[in-house]
Amino acid sequence: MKKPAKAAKPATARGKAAPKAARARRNDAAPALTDADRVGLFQTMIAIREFEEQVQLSYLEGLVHGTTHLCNGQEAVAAGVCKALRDDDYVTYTYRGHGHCLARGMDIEAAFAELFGRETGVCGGFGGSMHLTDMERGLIGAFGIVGAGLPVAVGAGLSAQLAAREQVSVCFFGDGATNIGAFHEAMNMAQVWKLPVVFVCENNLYGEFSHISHTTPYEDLVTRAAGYAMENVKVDGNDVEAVYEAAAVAVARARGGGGPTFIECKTYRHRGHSRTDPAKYRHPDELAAWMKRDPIPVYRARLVKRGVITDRKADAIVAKAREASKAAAARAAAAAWPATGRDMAALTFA
Ligand SMILES: Cc1ncc(C[n+]2csc(CCOP(=O)(O)OP(=O)(O)O)c2C)c(N)n1
Ligand SMILES: [Mg+2]
Repeated sequence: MKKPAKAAKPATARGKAAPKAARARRNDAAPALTDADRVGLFQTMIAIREFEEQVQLSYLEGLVHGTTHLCNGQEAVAAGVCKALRDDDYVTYTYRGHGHCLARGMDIEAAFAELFGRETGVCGGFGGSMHLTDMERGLIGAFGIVGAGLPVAVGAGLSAQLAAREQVSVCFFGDGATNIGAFHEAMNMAQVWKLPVVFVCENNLYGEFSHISHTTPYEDLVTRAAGYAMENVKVDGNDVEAVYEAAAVAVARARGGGGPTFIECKTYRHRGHSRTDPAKYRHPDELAAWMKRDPIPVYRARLVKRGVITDRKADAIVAKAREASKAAAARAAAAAWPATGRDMAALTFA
């Protein structure tokens, strides 16, 4: 009898298996957080929250041009995932991307200036809220088209794999994006080629004004990943340490050649979809229940209880971040408008 043919190994673009040491590393647990790390996570979430609050105030002052999609309530996802990354990793995100940019260390004055359309903005004032980018921080793209960031993240992962740079490509997107064709193509290709991509789905239960139950046949979106035989994990997206731990494991797996992971972060946006949405379609009880789970006061209470920070120190962190946002917005508002007649091709990447 003829020997049955061996099952084909999953192809990789490099055609090489990951080095042994790298393979071993991929199963490591997340590196433990120190108390300083914990305070840092709290600070990051506060910086994002205060930035978003100032964006809203600046909008009311007529300074913000174009719409905004704030991420209040979802700060733990950006802070927890970005804590697990290396400086040279790639990140793609969406129109709801201020938090991801700040968690990667984007300068807040340059971010405000971008929202205000000033020449000191991260994109010279030509991008606005939905297109904050910063190549030096691996912030390679904010996408207004739902799901459009996923194939780009896969491409970035492929480039890292081909060049054997051990970089990881992280892609943030919403629950609604999992119903887009590009999501499925990206997931499939990343898994087949074992690309170093971490798919982070921020399941905030809504796509614009529609509850997920009206658009999606599952409550748990990890089901989507299982369809592609992809490693996946569901976490409380309002628990910054749980998010960090899941991300650290996924990032180590990706960096070590173990392929992609899908992380579903269950979370909730406090405000409407964009600035024109009063979010009347949500039941007040639903909102109240999620406000009780606001990631910031929950984490603050935990840190105080554990003796990591005092209430006084936490108040000081909030006050400092609020002042920093206010001052940065004021400086940004005083900056010049972009010069006319600039070469737009030089500002266009695709
Ligand atoms: C391809 C495409 N279809 C529709 C839209 C309009 N749109 C903008 S945001 C959005 C909701 C997306 O929801 P989700 O992916 O859950 O992200 P969230 O806004 O909740 O962060 C829709 C339908 C779009 N921008 N792109
Ligand atoms: Mg959503």
